[in-house]
Amino acid sequence: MSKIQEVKSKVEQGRTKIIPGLVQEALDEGDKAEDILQVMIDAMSTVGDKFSAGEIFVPEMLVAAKAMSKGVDVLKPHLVSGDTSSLGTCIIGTVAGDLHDIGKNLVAMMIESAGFKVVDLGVDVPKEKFIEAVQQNDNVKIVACSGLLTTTMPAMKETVKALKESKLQGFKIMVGGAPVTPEFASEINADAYTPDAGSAAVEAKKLASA
Ligand code: B12
Repeated sequence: MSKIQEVKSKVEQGRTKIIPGLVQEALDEGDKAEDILQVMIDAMSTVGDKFSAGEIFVPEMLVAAKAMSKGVDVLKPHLVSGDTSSLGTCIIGTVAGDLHDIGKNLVAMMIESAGFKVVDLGVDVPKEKFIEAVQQNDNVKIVACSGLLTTTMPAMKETVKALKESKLQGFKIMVGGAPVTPEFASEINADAYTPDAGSAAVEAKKLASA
């Protein structure tokens, strides 16, 4: 098995301790950081399918998530550009009721790398906290909301509504996460949706300079 395939399989198995070493070995062998990240994302998708099929349960999903996060820590310096320009502040968080943060963390990392200051509110973030963060930080250009559960999509809608009704200005709202579609994004009045972290950073730059 190639090193990169080994990374995929060990993330699926949630082998947290050996993942950092394996990812480093894959990098040393010349695998691209973007490709290693992609196999880890694929691994999480397999884990989700196994969960849906009742083959694994929440604890297995959790250890797989931890393993992926450890791998991303090793990849981070290879994925970020080190752009030090300041395009403004991006507030990011996973919406209320939702504890998924891997995708949100990747989006935060890529947006930071594109030249924004990122204020990460974490997971299970109530709409009031997003508003407070816009009020308390300077030059907020982007508010990014992540959601991975169909059951928390209403919380995303409520968050966008509250931000739009807050009379605060100068920022655009981006939404994303596996169940979110462009149609849902426009239905809830978000300013932008993108399917992944790389395109989120490109879109954030576009929105901030519009
Ligand atoms: C890992 C995981 C967990 C972990 C999360 C740990 C963590 N620290 O995040 C744990 C074990 C805690 C968990 C719990 C649960 N989970 Co879960 N989980 C997953 C799993 C396997 C992987 C998610 C993931 O990290 N993917 C990898 C990342 C990189 O992808 P991503 O998050 O989609 O992010 C990318 C894009 O969506 C986008 N993006 C993300 N956010 C944003 C934001 C913006 C602004 C933009 C522009 C883009 C963007 O960019 C990202 C990078 O490219 C998914 C399966 C799946 N296919 O998604 C299920 C899944 C999301 N979980 C599911 C469920 C049901 C649950 C539980 C309800 C299970 C339970 N019975 O308790 C709980 C809910 C807990 C809660 N309240 O949140 C279901 C959701 C079903 C649904 N339709 O709602 C899924 C789909 C599994 C399944 N197939 O059934 N889960």
